[in-house]
Amino acid sequence: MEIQLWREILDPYALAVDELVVKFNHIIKEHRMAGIYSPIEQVNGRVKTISSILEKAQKKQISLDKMEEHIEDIAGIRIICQFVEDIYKVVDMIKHRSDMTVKSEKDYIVNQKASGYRSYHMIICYTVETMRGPREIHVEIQIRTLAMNFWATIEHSLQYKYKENMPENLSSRLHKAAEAIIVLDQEMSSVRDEIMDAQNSFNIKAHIVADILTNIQNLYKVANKREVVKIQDEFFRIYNTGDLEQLSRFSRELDIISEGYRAQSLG
Ligand code: 0O2
Repeated sequence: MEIQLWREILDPYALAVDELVVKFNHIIKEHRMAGIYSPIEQVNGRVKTISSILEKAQKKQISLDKMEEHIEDIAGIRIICQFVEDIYKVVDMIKHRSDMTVKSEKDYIVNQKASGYRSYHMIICYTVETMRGPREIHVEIQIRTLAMNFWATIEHSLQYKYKENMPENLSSRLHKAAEAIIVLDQEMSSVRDEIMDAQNSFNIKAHIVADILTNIQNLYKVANKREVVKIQDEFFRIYNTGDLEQLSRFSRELDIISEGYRAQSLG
């Protein structure tokens, strides 16, 4: 097939990957802006390379005219979560979205692969708008924890190096590492609440501080400079105590002061 034809075939898949990466990143942003823990930690996507499509087609004996129908991971999205529990939250989130439908799913976390591989896979149907109208395509979404991703990345590169001939001692060490990853994920889940609390209070603090700084900046434009410097010194004093409760009270008081100035300037 000519390169130009490949480009035309792969273009809607590239569009789907771009759009989905933006959409899943937006979920992270929305959670962070609301000061809520995001079940998604990172998102990335890729379009399968031509050589890897050809390799898969050959391995599975798929003719090139049936390629789009039978190779369901031409467009791939990988969602990385911190905890196993988050994976199922993301699965649920995907199932409830109106812009994609789930065609099939495989839970390789409950049903770990013989290699030791763990991840949650979903094939979704997603529509992109093209010059020739809407096109519904398949996208594979792999959802895994940071630890599962670490293992899969290393194992994938070893698989690539050794193909079908992975030395026995290496594959047995990979199996041991996969077991260690399960224990690590379980350990992380057991301290999940504490980690989430710490992350939430970090986000809340960052929001309060950002609000205070915006208010102080605006006060410089309208209020007496000496008064603003006093407010600023008070902010630094409270900030240094590290007391979130005091910081939040100070922020509310500052909101009232700023509101007063706004009302004055309008009247
Ligand atoms: P690449 O290079 O990642 O794109 P399918 O092959 O998709 O038609 P299958 O085998 O039932 O059918 O699909 P499965 O099991 O859902 O696997 C699809 C993808 O999952 C693979 O894509 C890998 O990315 C990943 N995967 C599956 N098994 C393993 C494993 O044992 N180790 C690692 N590291 N990754 C795995 P590709 O096309 O194989 O490769």
